[in-house]
Amino acid sequence: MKIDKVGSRAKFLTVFPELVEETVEVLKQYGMPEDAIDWFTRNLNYNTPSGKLNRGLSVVDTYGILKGYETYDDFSPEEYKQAAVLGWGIELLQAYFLVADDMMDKSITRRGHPCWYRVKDVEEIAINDSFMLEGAIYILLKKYFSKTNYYVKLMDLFHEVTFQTECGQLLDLITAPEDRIDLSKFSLDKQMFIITYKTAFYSFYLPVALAMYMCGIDDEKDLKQARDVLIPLGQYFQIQDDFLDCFGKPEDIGKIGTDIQDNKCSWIVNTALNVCTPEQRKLLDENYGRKDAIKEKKCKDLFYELKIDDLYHQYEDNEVNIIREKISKIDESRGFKKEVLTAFLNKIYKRKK
Ligand code: DMA
Ligand code: MG
Ligand code: MG
Ligand code: MG
Repeated sequence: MKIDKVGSRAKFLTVFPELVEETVEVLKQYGMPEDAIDWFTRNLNYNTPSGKLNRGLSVVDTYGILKGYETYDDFSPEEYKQAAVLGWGIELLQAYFLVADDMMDKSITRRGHPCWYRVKDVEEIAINDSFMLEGAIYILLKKYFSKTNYYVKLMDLFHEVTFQTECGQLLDLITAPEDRIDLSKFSLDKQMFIITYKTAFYSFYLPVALAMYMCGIDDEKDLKQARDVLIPLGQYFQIQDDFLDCFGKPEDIGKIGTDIQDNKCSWIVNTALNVCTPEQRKLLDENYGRKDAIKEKKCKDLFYELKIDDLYHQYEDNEVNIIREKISKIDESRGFKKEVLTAFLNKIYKRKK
């Protein structure tokens, strides 16, 4: 299937306002007052459609590829809508995680705008707003899938992946205590565990598995084949995220990096720990994880001095070769297709945002 990035995004976006209306309809049925309805609408619109939409679009694209479609015109309108609902379901899940993540990480901006909890009058209400973004997923699943024979599978997968992500977030947070900086507790293995759970399942396995359920290509062997490539792909994606947190430009990534000040067990610091001298290690021990811009700058300067960016590019080339090799071994005999995985890889390869 030809994936036209601009066109596919525009088409996918046209579905969102309808889904907002349908979700808000539930509040109307409850008899919720106008101001609550407006609030929920604003929450949905502020937090859901402003990102890259890679995860959501991947559901639609995977479905099209598995069906053997040439273009988006080959979808029937109902079929496109259903695939798009699953895609927006992931984007709602992402919105839910990000609203909470930004509070926990004390971030400033997201997608080029203030984080939702930093918007005037929102503040701690953002906690409940995040729960409501999650709730919207299940309103839509019920409306569009309750009559299908795979409804329970979809719900079960959303629930399982949500819990895995929350486990990853827990480990991410407790590995980064604010008051006890102890870099000896970090390792690349620990970092790998964190990113597999906090990012890879929901960002990579979930979109493909949802499309597979919708197509009926969901033999456990095929789900496993997909997972065995998508998890490494998701790990690579989060390592890119860690890299961009330090080396990316805020105007490109739409957010201001916080990992150094937040004492995060990121790929960057772990790689630095593996290559630094005892003196440089002392600098990190004294400056990493402090809520202090000067100390943060010292760590960043050291990361440049250690050429962590070069090490990252080596990691990237090597990892992408390994992933391509894995993709080449996929068995397509039951209907699963390599193209699903290469399409996903192409979306993120050497990304700068
Ligand atoms: C994000 O990790 C993971 C989830 C589940 C939102 P992160 O804090 O590195 O993300 P970001 O850099 O976008 O804040
Ligand atoms: Mg964060
Ligand atoms: Mg985080
Ligand atoms: Mg990050």
